[in-house]
Amino acid sequence: QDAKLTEFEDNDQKPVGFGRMLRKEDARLLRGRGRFVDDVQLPGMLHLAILRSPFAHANIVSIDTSAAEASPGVKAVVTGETLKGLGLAWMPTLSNDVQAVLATDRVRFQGQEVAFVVAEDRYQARDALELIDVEYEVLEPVVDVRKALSPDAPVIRTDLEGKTDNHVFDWETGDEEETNRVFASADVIVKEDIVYPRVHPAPMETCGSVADFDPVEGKLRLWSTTQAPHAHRTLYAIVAGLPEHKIQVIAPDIGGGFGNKVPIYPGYVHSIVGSIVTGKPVKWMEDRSENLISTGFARDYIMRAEIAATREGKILAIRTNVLADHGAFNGTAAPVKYPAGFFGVFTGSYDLQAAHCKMTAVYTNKAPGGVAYACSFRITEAVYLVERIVDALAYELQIDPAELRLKNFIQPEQFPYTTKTGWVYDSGDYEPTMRLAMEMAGYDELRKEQAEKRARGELMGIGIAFFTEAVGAGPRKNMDILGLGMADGCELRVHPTGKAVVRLSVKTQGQGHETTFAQIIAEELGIPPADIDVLHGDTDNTPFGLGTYGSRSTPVSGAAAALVARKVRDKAKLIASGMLEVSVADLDWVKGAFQVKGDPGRSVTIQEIAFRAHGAGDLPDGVEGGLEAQICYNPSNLTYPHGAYICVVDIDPGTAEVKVRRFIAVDDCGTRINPMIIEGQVHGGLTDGVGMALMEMISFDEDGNCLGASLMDYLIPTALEVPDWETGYTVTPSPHHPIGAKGIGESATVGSPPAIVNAVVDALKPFGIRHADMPLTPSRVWDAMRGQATPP
Ligand code: PCD
Repeated sequence: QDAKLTEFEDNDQKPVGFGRMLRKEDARLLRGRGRFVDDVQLPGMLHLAILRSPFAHANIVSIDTSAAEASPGVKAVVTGETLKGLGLAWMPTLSNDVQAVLATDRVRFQGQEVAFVVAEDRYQARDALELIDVEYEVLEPVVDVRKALSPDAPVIRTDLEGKTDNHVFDWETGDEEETNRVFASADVIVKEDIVYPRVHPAPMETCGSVADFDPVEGKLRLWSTTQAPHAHRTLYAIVAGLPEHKIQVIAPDIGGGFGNKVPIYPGYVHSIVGSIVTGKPVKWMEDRSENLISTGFARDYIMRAEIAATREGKILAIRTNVLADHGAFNGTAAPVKYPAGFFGVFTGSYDLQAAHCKMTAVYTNKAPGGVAYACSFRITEAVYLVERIVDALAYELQIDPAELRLKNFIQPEQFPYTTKTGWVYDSGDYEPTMRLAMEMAGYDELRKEQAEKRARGELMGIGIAFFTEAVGAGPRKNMDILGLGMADGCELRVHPTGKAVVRLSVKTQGQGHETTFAQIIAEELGIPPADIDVLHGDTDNTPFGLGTYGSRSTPVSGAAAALVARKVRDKAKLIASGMLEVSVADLDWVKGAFQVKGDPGRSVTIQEIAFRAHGAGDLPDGVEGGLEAQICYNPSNLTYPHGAYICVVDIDPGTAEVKVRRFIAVDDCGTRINPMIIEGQVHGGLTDGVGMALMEMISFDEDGNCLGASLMDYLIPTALEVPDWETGYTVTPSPHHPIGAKGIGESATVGSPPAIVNAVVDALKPFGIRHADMPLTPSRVWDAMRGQATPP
């Protein structure tokens, strides 16, 4: 249950280690003292604006920049041709494709970058855009993903040599033959076509950068909205041919990332080029429409799902065929060996005999993306698929959906459990989590209430989702992004007075790392969190690592932080043995001090040891001065958090409006570092889920015009649309993580959409409805109630 404010109001009661504690960063963020990219002001700084294509598909016949160049305040106008001359017209994406930095030959989605202007202020830059005269020859756009592979579809990626169709990749997992065999012998097969629509992470702060190239030092400083500063720096070095040690990427405060700030966007590169060309610092800051139409969207999967079971409800197998819309450039970030991300976990939390998935990814004339919006690489889609099809099975078999799930869970003694698609779930104990959610919800009473309401013609629905995620990418033996292994560095320094600074490779975007990583060090070293500074986001001051997304910070960098603290503790022990004149074997660690075994009166605190480590006098033989350590942590496996969600909705039969009345979320992320932050993460993710399930969708008209280009058209939930969340938890530690923690940051975004959709479909049961596609807007629910197919 959510704790009362008083429990954590008082930071004087803060734990030395894990527990509720107010966020250290809020002191500045809540006072408006945060420093975001747009707050960066440098002397002589210029401003950049981007000209974007109004068409989804067109040849560029000519571009005339002369009037723009003559416009007041304009310092430079750059086109694709200029960049081509510098060898910079194209850049690699984070999934081994290339993307145009500025279009040269043609434009391939509405909103694509065609030219940019650098001027003295933002208004002059924007005004000059109007003066650029581009002649386009409009081409037929490929908007319908189902038609992208038809032989008469125009080929989008004519830039790729020898490309004659719109294929991106084909991918397969599981055992097809075995799955077909199990299906053939099953009593019941249920099939459903399920769409996960294109949605957008829409962080509060849009993307932007300030580039400052110093030609004398040859040094580039880039402030940018990036969730992965080190990976970006390496890529800039490779793309621009700048020496890596002369590039400093600084991600200051970030106003939400949600996967939107993982890719490298052309705008970042524009600001770099702009600064090199003008010799001045150059700022680029996107507006809301630019963010919505041109930066990483998410999902866009069309899935055919089939489930096979016995008449008694034992699930035997799942198979699926997926058509994935990747837009004009494959701009998703995914580990190289996982082109469909971690979609392979579509077998969910159930013990199956067989599973198989076939996927085809295609190019369309839409913005690139496929980013993991609050999703560990396509897990959101996988969880939605399995939790929807399991509900469809419950509907067919007339079994209660909670009972069906309980009957099929992987059992605690089966962990570590290898799924039929080869994922090794580290730990789990599903039934208690499910039972707790049912108890909190008052499940049986809810079903009674529903029966009474149904009898009166009222539409009430109860939806369940149970999920297992795979987060914490990942073991470097099989996970890398563009060849960069997914391990994380961490450095810890304890100063002479016992205050400490820990340097992370991951980057907080609002989830509170400055607090929780201090808590991890505090737990391991007994130094109060207030005495520990957490540094992140500046590549000159932090060790290399792959960044924050896919809820990987706690599983990977959190482990690194715990282990680097243990290294420091080991050294502290040697120093303590010298100070207390006993052997190391005679020392006990009590949080914050070493004590002589059997003589608790003789002890030295970590602060005293720190002073001694830097102080006068000899240290034990072979011990160097100072108290610090560094580490690069390579996880042996992912962590697999799980959760049970129950949603209660009421539907107005007159307007078809869905109201989420209650939502119960029981999460298991193993050891909980800061329960207050965890609850905040869950609240945010559940709100995301309401958005995706009920209102968010980026759609296109037949010309490829983006219809979700503003927050008037692309609806996101506010406090008014969400209930008071009811949260609970169970704790099943990860056996391979040094503190047993699993990720939590995306659990609720992953788990809530199926719970909400299942609730809506359950409410519509009297209409004989087994499935309806998101977003369940009043018009879609109305159509469903009237038996009309929902439009794709
Ligand atoms: N935790 C604790 N405990 C445990 C776990 C965890 O305490 N066990 C906590 C930590 O520390 C942090 C948080 O919680 O603080 C989270 O975590 P994680 O799970 O590890 O995660 P990360 O990595 O850190 O982060 C990331 C995530 C993601 S991924 C996303 S989307 C989102 C989330 O995060 N985003 C965001 N959340 C958030 N929040 C905020 N505020 N903002 C943002 O932006 Mo992706 O892939 O990118 O799509």
